[in-house]
Formats: sequence, C-alpha cells, structure tokens
Amino acid sequence: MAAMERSLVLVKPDAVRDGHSDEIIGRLEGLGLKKVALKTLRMDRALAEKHYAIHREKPFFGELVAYMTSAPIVAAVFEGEGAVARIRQEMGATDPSKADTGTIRADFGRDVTRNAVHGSDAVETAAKEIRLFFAEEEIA
Ligand code: IDP
Ligand code: MG
Repeated sequence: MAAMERSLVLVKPDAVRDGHSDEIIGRLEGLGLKKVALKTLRMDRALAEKHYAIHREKPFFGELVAYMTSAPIVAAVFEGEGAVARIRQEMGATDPSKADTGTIRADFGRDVTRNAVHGSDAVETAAKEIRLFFAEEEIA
C-alpha cells in the first residue's frame, strides 16, 4: 500500500487567469486526495528562485521565474496515499503537447513554460516546497 504523502500543487498564472483553478483543484480532489491547504498569492522573485532552485543553471530559469511572478497563482497542499505520483500522473508531461489526453496539462497548458500546474516530484521535495508556501498552522 502506498504511504500517506503530502504534495504541493501550484496552479500557474495563465490557468488562474483563464478561470481554471477550481477545475484543476477539483480534478485532484476527485482522485480521493484531501485538500489540506489552499491560498491565492503572487509569488515574489525570492520565493520563485527558492522554489525552482534546482533549475538555477538551466537556460529557461530566468523565463520561468519571470513567468511564475507575473500574476497570481493558487497554491494547495494535498494529502493521501501515493499523493505525489498520483498528482504527477493527473498533471501529465511537462510539455503539454506531449501530455496524455485528459491530463491537466493536455487540457489547460499552453506551452512548456505555461503548463498550467506544478506538482512536487518526490516526498522530500514536497516537504521543502510546502514549507516555502505554508506555515504549519495553515495546514489542516
Ligand atoms: P515539471 O514541472 O514537470 O516537474 P521540471 O523539469 O521540473 O518539470 O521544470 C520545472 C518547470 O520549468 C516546468 O513545469 C516548466 O514550467 C519549466 N520548464 C521545464 N522545461 C522547460 C523548457 O525546456 N523550456 C521552458 N520552460 C521549461
Ligand atoms: Mg519538477
């Protein structure tokens, strides 16, 4: 049986602006995962650089930080057995044009940067990411 896990989900700026955040969060709740925290916020540069620190040397880092700080996002914490992998599966591939039909990125992503959603890639990453966005007191 998969372990109880938490994952950080971010609905990215275009998906929020297009009014898809409730649908995206709802699809994840539909997996049977529990939404234990939710907020809308505008990421500042320091937060975006910390969240994407692993990509600091990548050619797309500057564009990614500029994009993620360009408008409000919706951040959520989901909890459940196997939450990390199940959310990644529902999200689809990083490049929406390569994402499986019916996944969030296939349905709402515009391109590889504006790909609608972020989901933590491992339990340890999730713990770090959640701490960047939420105080423990904000998590149910
Ligand atoms: P992931 O979000 O599927 O885990 P990562 O490789 O961790 O994908 O990349 C983080 C984010 O950086 C992606 O979601 C996407 O917004 C952006 N990104 C990744 N690869 C590229 C690229 O080749 N060009 C532009 N942006 C990219
Ligand atoms: Mg990643």
